[in-house]
Amino acid sequence: MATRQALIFDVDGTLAETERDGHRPAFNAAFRDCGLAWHWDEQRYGALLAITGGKERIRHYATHHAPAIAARPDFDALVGQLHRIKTAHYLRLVDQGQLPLRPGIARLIGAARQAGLRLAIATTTTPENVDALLRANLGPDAPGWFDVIGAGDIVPAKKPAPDIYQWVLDRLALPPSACLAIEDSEIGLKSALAAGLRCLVTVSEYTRGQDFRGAWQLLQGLAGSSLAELGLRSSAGDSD
Ligand code: XBP
Ligand code: MG
Repeated sequence: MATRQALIFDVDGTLAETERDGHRPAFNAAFRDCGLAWHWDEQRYGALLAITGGKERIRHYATHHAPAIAARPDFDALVGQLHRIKTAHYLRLVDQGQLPLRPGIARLIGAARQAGLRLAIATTTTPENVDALLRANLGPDAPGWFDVIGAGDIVPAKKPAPDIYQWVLDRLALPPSACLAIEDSEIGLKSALAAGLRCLVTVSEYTRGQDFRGAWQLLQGLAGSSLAELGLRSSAGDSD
């Protein structure tokens, strides 16, 4: 709709396929660095994505699969250390250019900027990860294109809670009806819907087959989608 003024993007799975070859190997490298014989293969990691947030994911895994470690008095410190090391590994992969944007994302962001739409981010991942991903793929100025970047622990309750979207909406000073959320997962969709947002889902490699009831549009990707096709402008002219 012509009245929609802002796009709010999820990051992992939406902007880029970061999970299987980005976050997952970074977690595994951190486990190795800390002398833990843990390894998250692709299938296990897919199941663990039900737990949003890296620290929360480590904590959940340890509680269920390594209870002796979870019971250690220094467990909280260990989770923090593992996550700091994991983030360093992840940032290295991003800086090496190993995590490109999904097809159509750079063009959509460019078209939205040209059309005067405001941009924002609502994600569960660590803020440094977002900054690095945008810089590595879109250039050093790219984080500044986003009026609001809501990420990580800025809200205590992560997706599927609506809190991160509400935090972003507050800072945009816009009602949900003026924005479109773009998500790749059922958890993200739930979060956006609970915040009262219209949500477009662009399915990613780990989210195929999830329940996307309530999505405003369900797409396999954004390659070739114009702002007009996304209901954001009344005339075409921005597609590839
Ligand atoms: C994806 C996530 C994150 C990342 C890990 O969130 O669930 O937890 O897998 O990131 P979204 P951290 O799709 O909302 O971007 O380790 O930095 O928490
Ligand atoms: Mg996602």
